Amino acid sequence: METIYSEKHRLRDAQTELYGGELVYPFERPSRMDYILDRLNTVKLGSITAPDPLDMVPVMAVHDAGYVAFLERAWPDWVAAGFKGEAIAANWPARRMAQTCPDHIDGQLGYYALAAETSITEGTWAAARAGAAVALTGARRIQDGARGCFALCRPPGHHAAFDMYGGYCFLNNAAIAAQNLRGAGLARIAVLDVDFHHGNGTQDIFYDRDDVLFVSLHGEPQQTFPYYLGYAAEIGIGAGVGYTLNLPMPPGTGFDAWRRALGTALDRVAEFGPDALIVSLGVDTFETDPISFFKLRSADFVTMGADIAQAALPTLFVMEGGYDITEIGVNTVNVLEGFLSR
Ligand code: 5XA
Ligand code: ZN
Repeated sequence: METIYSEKHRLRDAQTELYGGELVYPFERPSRMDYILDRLNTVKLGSITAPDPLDMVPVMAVHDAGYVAFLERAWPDWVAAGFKGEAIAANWPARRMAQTCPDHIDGQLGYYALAAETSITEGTWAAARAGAAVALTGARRIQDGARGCFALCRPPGHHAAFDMYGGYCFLNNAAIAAQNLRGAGLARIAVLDVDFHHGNGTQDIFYDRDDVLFVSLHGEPQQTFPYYLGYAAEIGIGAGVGYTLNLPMPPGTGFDAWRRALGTALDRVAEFGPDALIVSLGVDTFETDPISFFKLRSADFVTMGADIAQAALPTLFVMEGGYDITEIGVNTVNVLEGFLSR
């Protein structure tokens, strides 16, 4: 299987994440990719190719123009305002306050942020663009007839909504890829999100649409990030009713229960009958992930990949989370090897 990958992800090298009341070195760090690349090379999964230049058309089709302009300007505006640290949101348009975007960058950060853990830094916008280019190039491989492709995106994307960043995400790589597949003439796309966290951004972007099915397996949002989306009662709106399926699971969930939920998810995908499948592939479901509470083991990821292959669809894997970084390579590549084994 071909992997699409850009070295430009290294431009995203934030030094601070707000975690447990402290500023720590971020869990989402450049070295994550090195462990995955190592494993891809060890098992000789296939070629590793640089992405094509970024086409902004599908990006602008799923994200708000004001939001994209904000991402582009956030770092220079923050520096120009005289701030010394990394750009972190500290104010929000909370309940009963004006939902307007202020002129000052300190106010804009809170207007567009859904969480404070994610700082914006000098190379963030360039890295986010490269991540989107990786996903789009992967989508083109599927358009061109590949059975499977791995978009090794960083920063991740599934929390990035129409006009919000957070959860380490800025541009929604999976949504951009799905939109491109639609633009290329594929009638229906399914997005299966197997990251530990709910893909609130992908849900938000496609919530009122019946041409993109969003199905997510994740930690129950009463107990974990993103807390305010990902409940089973969220099923879509308008034309999108029935095209969002959330399968939240409690702390301590192991692979047997998780796999049953995957079966439910794949049944819904089969009923939908898509032309292609996009897998938001996070491996933070792993038993020793430092910020998650599922109990999957490394071998389970092979089974996961094989189960996904049973859908018998052209499949684009888009990298999302996973923070036990010494195991992230094995766990991620296990999914891809499991897929290829079927
Ligand atoms: O999939 N999303 C993540 O792994 C990021 C979670 C951020 C929690 N503050
Ligand atoms: Zn995650």
